Amino acid sequence: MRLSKPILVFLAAAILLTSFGCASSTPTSTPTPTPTATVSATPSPSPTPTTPPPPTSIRLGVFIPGRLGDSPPYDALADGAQRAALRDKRLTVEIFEAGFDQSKWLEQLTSFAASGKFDVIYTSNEALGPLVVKVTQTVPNVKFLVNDSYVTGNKNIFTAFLNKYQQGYLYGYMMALVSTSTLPGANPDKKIGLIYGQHYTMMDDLIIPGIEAGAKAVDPAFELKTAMLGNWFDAVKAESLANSLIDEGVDCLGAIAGSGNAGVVSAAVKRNAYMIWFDTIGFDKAPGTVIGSVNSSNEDLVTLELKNLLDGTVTWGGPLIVGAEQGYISVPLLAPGYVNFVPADAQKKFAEVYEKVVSGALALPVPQAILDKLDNAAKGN
Ligand code: RBF
Repeated sequence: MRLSKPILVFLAAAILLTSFGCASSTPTSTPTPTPTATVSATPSPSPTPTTPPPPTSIRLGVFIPGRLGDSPPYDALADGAQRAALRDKRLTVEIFEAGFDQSKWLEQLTSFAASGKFDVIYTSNEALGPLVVKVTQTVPNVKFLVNDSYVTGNKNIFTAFLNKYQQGYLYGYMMALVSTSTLPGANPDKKIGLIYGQHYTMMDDLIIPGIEAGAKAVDPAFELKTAMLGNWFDAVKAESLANSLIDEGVDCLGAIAGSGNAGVVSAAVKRNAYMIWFDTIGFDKAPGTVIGSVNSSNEDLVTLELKNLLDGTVTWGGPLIVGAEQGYISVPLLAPGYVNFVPADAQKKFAEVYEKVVSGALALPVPQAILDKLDNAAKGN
């Protein structure tokens, strides 16, 4: 059948309109779709709201509450910001490492913000939510991006929160599969272990309960033995804590202790125990000992947030929560450090649960009560 010329012109116009419609959709900082502008046939009498133009320059200060080097969320911040500045000349970046004395952070952050050198300050960890709220009261002309934190309704603050319950669940599930496997050194005890830096809501109410739930999904008899390091740097103490857990029958360990993690690796290597890495790919730390990894895509989060910042589309005051469903919690199932060491049946069982978490068939949301707790703590309620 031949189509007449007017029909062809109409079809071509329709295709063009559809493709322009797709190309013009702007990225948003939330994974949920935002309403798109509708085009009406008759001109609207009221003026169409215009989005403000993107910024012409942004002076970004990166505030690291600790030290760079072995802390995945911080390393991703500094690295991601520096890379963004290479791609976009409107962005300049200055990084400040505040160190481990948490009692000094408020004062350090206040002077960093009040220096007049920055339009936006980028930082990370749950304790920074409350500090940033305080600083916005004395320094109102600076905006803050805070990862691993949750604060609502403040027009100078944007927080992003990775689903650490989900990440903990996958972590515990993988540790328990390794512990029940036929690997040499895996014992019959249903015990896995975790060395962590300090108590905080994300650890106590999300990561640890997540690990327990994941391990119990493998076998309800599983027990998680934990030991708190009390800081984020003491590898010698971390090694001795890991040794105590191994003495108690733990054969697979996790570590969320910054530079302290090196001590856990050391104990695991010497005692023929196994480790699963948290947040980054950690096989190179000790191949054959670190045999799995459950990651947070902090770099992707930083890239997204800085893109939104440069596009002028950050939804200030509205927190973002992302997880495995959006690709921000992930597991390298094909990595040689995993495939070559973890028995095939354990890999298969893990892949099944992982697929369910990614597809949303196994929903493991962050409970709203925990988010409210963080929000209230930030606001001093
Ligand atoms: N994680 C690190 O890897 N290194 C650190 O130095 C570090 N310091 C923290 C300090 C405080 C007060 C809090 C609340 C968390 C800290 N974290 C640190 C944990 C970090 O925010 C995150 O929860 C873990 O890295 C797991 O993703």
